[in-house]
Amino acid sequence: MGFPENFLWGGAVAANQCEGGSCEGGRGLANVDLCPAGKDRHDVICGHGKSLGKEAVSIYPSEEAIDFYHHFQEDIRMFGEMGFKVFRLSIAWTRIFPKGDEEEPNEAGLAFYEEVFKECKKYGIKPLVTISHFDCPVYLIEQYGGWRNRKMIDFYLKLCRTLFTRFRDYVVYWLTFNEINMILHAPFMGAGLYFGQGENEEKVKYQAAHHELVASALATRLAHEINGENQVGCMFAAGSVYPFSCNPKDVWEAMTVEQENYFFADVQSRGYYPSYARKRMEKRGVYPEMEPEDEKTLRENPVDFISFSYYNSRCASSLSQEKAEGNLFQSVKNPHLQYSQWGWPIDPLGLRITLNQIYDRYQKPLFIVENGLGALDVLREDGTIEDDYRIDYLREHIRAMKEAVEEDGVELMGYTTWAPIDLISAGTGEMKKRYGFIYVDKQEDNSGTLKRFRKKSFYWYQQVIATNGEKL
Ligand code: BGP
Repeated sequence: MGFPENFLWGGAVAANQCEGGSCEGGRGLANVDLCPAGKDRHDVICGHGKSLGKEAVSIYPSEEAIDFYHHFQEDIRMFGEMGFKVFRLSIAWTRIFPKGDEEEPNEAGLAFYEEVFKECKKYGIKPLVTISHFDCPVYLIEQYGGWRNRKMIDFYLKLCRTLFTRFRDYVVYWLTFNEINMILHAPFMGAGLYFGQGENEEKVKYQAAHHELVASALATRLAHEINGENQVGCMFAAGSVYPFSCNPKDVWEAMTVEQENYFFADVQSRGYYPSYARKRMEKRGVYPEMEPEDEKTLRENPVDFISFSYYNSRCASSLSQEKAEGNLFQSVKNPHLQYSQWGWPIDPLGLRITLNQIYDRYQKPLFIVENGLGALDVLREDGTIEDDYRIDYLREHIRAMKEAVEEDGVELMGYTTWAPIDLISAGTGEMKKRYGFIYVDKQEDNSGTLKRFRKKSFYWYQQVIATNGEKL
């Protein structure tokens, strides 16, 4: 009993939050480079930034991030030391196609990822590659309007073909888009959408979502054609939505919020637009324009597995209630839960509930590709970090996951924590919101030596992996 023998333990990062080296190796400018730290970030990531350029007064944390670009050997060596079986990372699109519409890829970008994959191989770590983790070339936004334009499908597929072909010997696990449902909540960061005044934003978002869904299906087909071993997953921000009370109106509210969230994975896994989505989109006048072949494309190319991030459950009410923070969504504050320093609910049983609900819905293997606690860590003079709070959070979530596997029969391929090493926060752009097993000496004002330190949780996770989740 317990976790299957080949269970994929590891950690997950995203290019823009860890790589830095933003002007090196011929890399072009991406939407994620234009998301500043500080108070303007929220407007920018939602598509309401003042311009499509950098403001002199702001700090852009992805420029250097934690400089994984120059530290990847050291970092992967430490992942190997923890015993990782898998490392989830993403490709910076503009390292491969700096503008996005070039005919030929940029060799320096491909060579960088090849080195990264070689390094993983040294330690027996399998890469799990997110093709687009909040990443879109600025040139494509300026020229074509980002994912609102159907032409993006071709540019994206060119990227996919390049990656599937070049990295055939290194990678079999692929995710098409990170947290695809974030297009509704952070459309500039999620899909390069930038809105004009008075525009029907919801309509634009669902049109862009449709393009991504078709692109995801075509990428799945291409991955299978290029290598029969390839396994492709969808990825969405999950977390069950509880009704605030047993008042049917609250239950209804929770169900509709949940459907809005499931819509993407429903299409990617079942291969068609669910009837609830059709009806509601039609009623609101936001049903996307489609090409005649789209239905067939979606139907014939569902994903092989379902991956998702889980940080917390959510709560919904028909009445207005006090709100809680969460992974780019706000929801009603659940009085039964504890909260993190950033106000996110902590709900390990919610992970078991979420796993059961998703598995019931799709009956496909699941992969938890993000879960973790963002907290303030203290580096002591002797170079140690006692992050027992993080160990507690992860221990309870892994326990819940184990129960889902052992007692409920959920088929789970693996678990990658967010994040194995401190990096830039996607939501706030902060460095002080740390998630790692490895501390990076990089501070909020961009200062620091970038030196790496093993936290207490590093040794704890090492033992979790060594015992395949038996010793928590
Ligand atoms: C998810 C993203 C990640 C990551 C994580 C934690 O939305 O896929 O990129 O950052 O959330 O969120 P935050 O960085 O805002 O704490």
